[in-house]
Amino acid sequence: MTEPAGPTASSIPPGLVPRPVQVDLPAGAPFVLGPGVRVVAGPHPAAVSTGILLADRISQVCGFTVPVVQEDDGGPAAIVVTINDDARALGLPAGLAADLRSEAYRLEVTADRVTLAALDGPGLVRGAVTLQQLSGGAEAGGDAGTSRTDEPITITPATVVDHPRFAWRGLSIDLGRHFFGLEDLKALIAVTSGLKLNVLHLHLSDDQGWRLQIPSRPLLTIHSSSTAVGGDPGGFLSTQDYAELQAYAAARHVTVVPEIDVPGHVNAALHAYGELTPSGERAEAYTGIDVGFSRLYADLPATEPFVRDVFGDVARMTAGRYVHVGGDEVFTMDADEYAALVTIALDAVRAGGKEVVGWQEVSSVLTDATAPGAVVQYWDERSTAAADAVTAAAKRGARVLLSPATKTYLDLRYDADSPIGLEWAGHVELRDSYLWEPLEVLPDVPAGQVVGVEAAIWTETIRTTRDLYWLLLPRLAAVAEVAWSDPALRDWDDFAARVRVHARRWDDRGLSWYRSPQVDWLD
Ligand code: TNX
Repeated sequence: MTEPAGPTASSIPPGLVPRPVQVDLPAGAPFVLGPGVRVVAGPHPAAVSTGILLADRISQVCGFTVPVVQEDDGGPAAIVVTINDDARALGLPAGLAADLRSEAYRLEVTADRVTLAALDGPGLVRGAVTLQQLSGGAEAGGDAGTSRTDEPITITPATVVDHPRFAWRGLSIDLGRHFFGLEDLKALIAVTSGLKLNVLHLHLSDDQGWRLQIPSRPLLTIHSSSTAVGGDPGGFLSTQDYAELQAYAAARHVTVVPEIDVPGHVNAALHAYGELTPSGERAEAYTGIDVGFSRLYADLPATEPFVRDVFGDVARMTAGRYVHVGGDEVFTMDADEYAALVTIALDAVRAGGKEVVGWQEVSSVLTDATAPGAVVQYWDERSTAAADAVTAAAKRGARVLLSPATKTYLDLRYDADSPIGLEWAGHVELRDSYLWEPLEVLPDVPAGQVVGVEAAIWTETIRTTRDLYWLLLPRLAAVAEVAWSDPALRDWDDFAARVRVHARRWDDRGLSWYRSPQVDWLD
């Protein structure tokens, strides 16, 4: 990519996270979000839907109703949301890959009007996030999004031209160990999409609980949804909840990637269906936090129909392109049986018309025929064999999603004093989540095969949303910037200066977050 004549670090408005590709800050009066403001959106349906989203948000923040209209009368106080199919007119670099172009946008704020333009719906939604982050003005504490005084909220005059570095920018959340329901997950999408993340990966089954209703296998949620780690309450997403969550995500151009973990991490399935165990007896429920002990059995007649039914239903219920088959940490099975079971899952997902995602362990199963179109998710940096297997799968055509634990496992403790969190891969402070280069993680994977970056939060020690956000924030902001921003423009001091202001937004939403000693936070 040719470097834009970018601004200096200090000229980026406080609160903008992730850092855009190009920001110009002309002198002049700000745009005022006062009465008379209206959103002009259309005629493209994507412009109308983003216009409505934006008007709702401004209405909430400002306390008056912002109308959405189709006609632009050219008058002041208009926020114009529009699809423009001329990439050059938007100032986008030539040769940007299609999946990155669709999320690109141009935003111009003057005293008179705001113009948000993109080639496609995703770009408009990303640009709307930038607009929100520019509102409030530096004195008001940047992007707080909520008025701290009775003064009207203003938006800094700016021209932003922006696009992501990676097409897949995700968060994976473990609903198996502890369950978080529909409303919590919608609130989570509001937070993650506010950092321009575009994937929410749901780990929906594990030893401790089954969290998605499967129409063909009703006993999964009947018997195995009520448990969680430590005897805490469980729960599950009904098929309606799942549909509603995906609709909420789709309005923000976020893809939900469901994961059903096989052939290990399956105690909840064995607890629901005795035919999946060698004795024919249902397994005991499990509420501990050990991993690697449970498994499917390739030679039982019930196993293959079970795997096909479950993945068939999940594929049918899922709007997005991907279904995740898990595949991690199976410690009690030989390689042939593992390959046989993973291959059934792969096949069932593809038969359902979806692309397969799997944890790094599935790399060994992917052949020249099955690797193309698959995504392997790298997580455990402890083994060079795993790195080699992922690299080999990439060379056979698989794409690679990077979730290196020492940077992106946000369930790991910040330091030895963290009251919650795991430690198996060490401690992960904010700087660790920020100062890394994705293309150096697996240097022999061809750069074009790296699809993106995904943070993960495993919930063994996480019982409440307070726990959840305390571990996610601020590290999720760091990972989001690694995934979105041009590496040549990334700088720790610059990030620290922006995230300290951005944190006001978390306070305004009542979210807990960790005051890392590495940042000089505002009071
Ligand atoms: C490893 S990451 C796991 C999970 C644990 C996590 C804890 C992965 C694919 N498997 O089962 O919850 O570590 O950090």
